Amino acid sequence: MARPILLVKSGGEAAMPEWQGLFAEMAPGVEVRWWDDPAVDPAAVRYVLVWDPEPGRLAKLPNLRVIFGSGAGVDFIASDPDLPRHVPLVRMATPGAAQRMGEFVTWAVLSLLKGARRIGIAQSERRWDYFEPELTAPETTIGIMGLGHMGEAAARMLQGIGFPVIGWSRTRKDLPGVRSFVGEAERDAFLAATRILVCLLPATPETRHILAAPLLGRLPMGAGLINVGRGSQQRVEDILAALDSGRLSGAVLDVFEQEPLPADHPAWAHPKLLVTPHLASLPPRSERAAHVARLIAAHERGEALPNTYDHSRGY
Ligand code: NDP
Ligand code: OXD
Repeated sequence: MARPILLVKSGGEAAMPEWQGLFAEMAPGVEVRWWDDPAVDPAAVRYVLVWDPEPGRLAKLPNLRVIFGSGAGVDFIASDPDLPRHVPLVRMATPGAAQRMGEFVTWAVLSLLKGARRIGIAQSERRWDYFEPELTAPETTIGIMGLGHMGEAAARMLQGIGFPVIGWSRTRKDLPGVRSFVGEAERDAFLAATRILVCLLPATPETRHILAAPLLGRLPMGAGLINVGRGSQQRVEDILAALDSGRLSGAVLDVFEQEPLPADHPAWAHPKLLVTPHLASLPPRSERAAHVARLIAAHERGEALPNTYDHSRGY
């Protein structure tokens, strides 16, 4: 009997030998084929692993059982107007992804605290620019917007090195030592208590352009900003203006509305801004394949799948 097909569009065609090798070992019951392989019968496709399918493509797979997002955020899949909504859409919420995100956020927070951008500029100019960072971790409250899988991991790591952490989410959280703020009503109080703001929200209509002048104006003067959510959540021109005015003392942006960020974008050269190329947390293919293989086996046994996209919440 023919094996069910897992169609892969993650990392491009060049990544296929690696995916095929990994799944041959971890899920020998499925046949792994490239997304644009013309020899694939759409009716034989049971699973897909994808980040950004062309709109309408998933609807053409009549026997699709599970859509595996190749990232934790599945907004580029969920935005397909023809998405087959009855098919579970699973987010790549592995422990390793949360660990990597926690590490990245900790690096970004410490970079702002210690003036990493200033140090980097001085080094590139061979200039001995001695200065003393003003604050230490216990004096710097980190406000995390989005206390989900990633936000919680970041909170735990930051607490481990002495940062007070508060969080903002849609529903109340009970995380040890983390004061929980909820919804619009508590947002201003959350912002006023935050010294470095970390955005780990999903891309939804509510979070679009949330990181713009009105919100930045609610932060204490000289606050720091880190966006590791999505580029659609920020207005870069407002962030640059806030850096120029001193409203923000520094920022780290990992995500942008247009990626790659165009070479002539003013963000690249701003002396208070660290730009990183959307690399905060992407587990290696071996980890993602192991996760998908485990979930395919669970699905075939009739078990419920974890971390599925909720169409009513939009994340
Ligand atoms: P989760 O779904 O686990 O968590 C999302 C959090 O955001 C939840 O706490 C949720 O609240 C909160 N939230 C959602 N909408 C609102 C809102 N309108 N107001 C307040 N809080 C809200 O997602 P993950 O933690 O796994 O990932 C978060 C995002 O991080 C992803 O969607 C992706 O965009 C981004 N990401 C970026 C990466 C990178 O490399 N830069 C890598 C991985 C992820 P509640 O808990 O109450 O539901
Ligand atoms: C993700 C990402 O959502 O890498 O996993 O942005």
